[in-house]
Amino acid sequence: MKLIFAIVNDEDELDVMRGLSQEGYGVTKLCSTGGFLKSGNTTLLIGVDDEKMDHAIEIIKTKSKSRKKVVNSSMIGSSQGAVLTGYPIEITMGGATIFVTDVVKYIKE
Ligand code: 2BA
Repeated sequence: MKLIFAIVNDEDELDVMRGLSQEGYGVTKLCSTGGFLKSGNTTLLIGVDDEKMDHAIEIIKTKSKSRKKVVNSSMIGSSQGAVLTGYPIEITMGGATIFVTDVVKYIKE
């Protein structure tokens, strides 16, 4: 069994969840915040049998769009220090950022 972590844009969340649910996948939604932009996004947890993993990922990819966004560089900071040049920079976000891990044990009572 695998656990898929899919970080998706808030605007894609409903489509992705609906697509997965319609195909019978269980989904848990977590509200999350990206470390770079410090703005909200959505993390979905999907537990799947190994042979279903690629199918589930395909649904997530199909329903997640790539977007361009212009942000002011002075808004971007990190623990290493903020970038304070104040120039607009264009970034391309998404589609989904996906991680897959092995599940050692799955218990549902
Ligand atoms: P954020 O960290 O807020 O990043 C939002 C977008 O900003 C990224 O979109 C990317 O286009 C840009 N970006 C991020 N770090 C950058 C950097 N050091 N320099 C220039 N541009 C940068 P995505 O790549 O589609 O990522 C969307 C969200 O997925 C991220 O939001 C974060 O929440 C998550 N994510 C992405 N890669 C991750 C990773 N390796 N581990 C954990 N979470 C990740």
